[in-house]
Amino acid sequence: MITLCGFSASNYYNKVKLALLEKGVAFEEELAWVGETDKTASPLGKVPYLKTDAGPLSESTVILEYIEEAFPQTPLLPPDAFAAGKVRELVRYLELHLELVARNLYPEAFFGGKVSDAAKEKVSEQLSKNVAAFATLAKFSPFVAGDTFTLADCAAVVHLPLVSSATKIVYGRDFLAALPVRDYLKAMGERATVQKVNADRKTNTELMLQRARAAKG
Ligand SMILES: N[C@@H](CCC(=O)N[C@@H](CS)C(=O)NCC(=O)O)C(=O)O
Repeated sequence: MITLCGFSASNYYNKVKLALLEKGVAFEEELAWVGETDKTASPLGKVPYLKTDAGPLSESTVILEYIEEAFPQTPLLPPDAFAAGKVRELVRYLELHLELVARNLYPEAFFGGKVSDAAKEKVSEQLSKNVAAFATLAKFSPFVAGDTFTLADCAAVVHLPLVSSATKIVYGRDFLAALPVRDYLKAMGERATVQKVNADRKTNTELMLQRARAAKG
């Protein structure tokens, strides 16, 4: 049995959850908030992590690759090695060059904190460059990597909305506005799997905010 550990407000958790749902892999979920994780399973204390009969596994993209190999049904990587490389390239761009850069804005965009003007300037520069680069790779025809739903869509569905909303809130401008992201997300939102992930995300985000309010007193 596979147990996905973490919480449904997390984009990285949801990337793995979406892949499991799309592949039709049976799994259980175990709620683990940041600060309450099993450090023997995820030594950095990050979510998600997976518990399998063979042992635990951390890092969401590594988990995706493991799931692909362990459960070949409904593949989310193309059989052709180069085409699979192009999908992995998109996943890397989405996570390392878009999400991880935009993440610097989250304290101010979502958690009532402040980000310094210098940091905002730096993120704006990096993100502008990285979005333009991503735009040359992404197909949106209708899926991020082309005509098939792949791991790149699992990443895009969870990360792109955050990049859009964080930049809109902090800079007053959606840095992804030149890309067909809105239409893409609308189309993806018609999938039952994405609807499930989004519904659980909303419920869990509410719970997370309640916890944060309670902790503040
Ligand atoms: N590279 C990690 C990133 C996961 C990540 O940053 N998760 C966040 C929640 S969305 C987290 O656990 N943050 C707590 C921390 O970094 O200590 C992965 O792909 O799994």
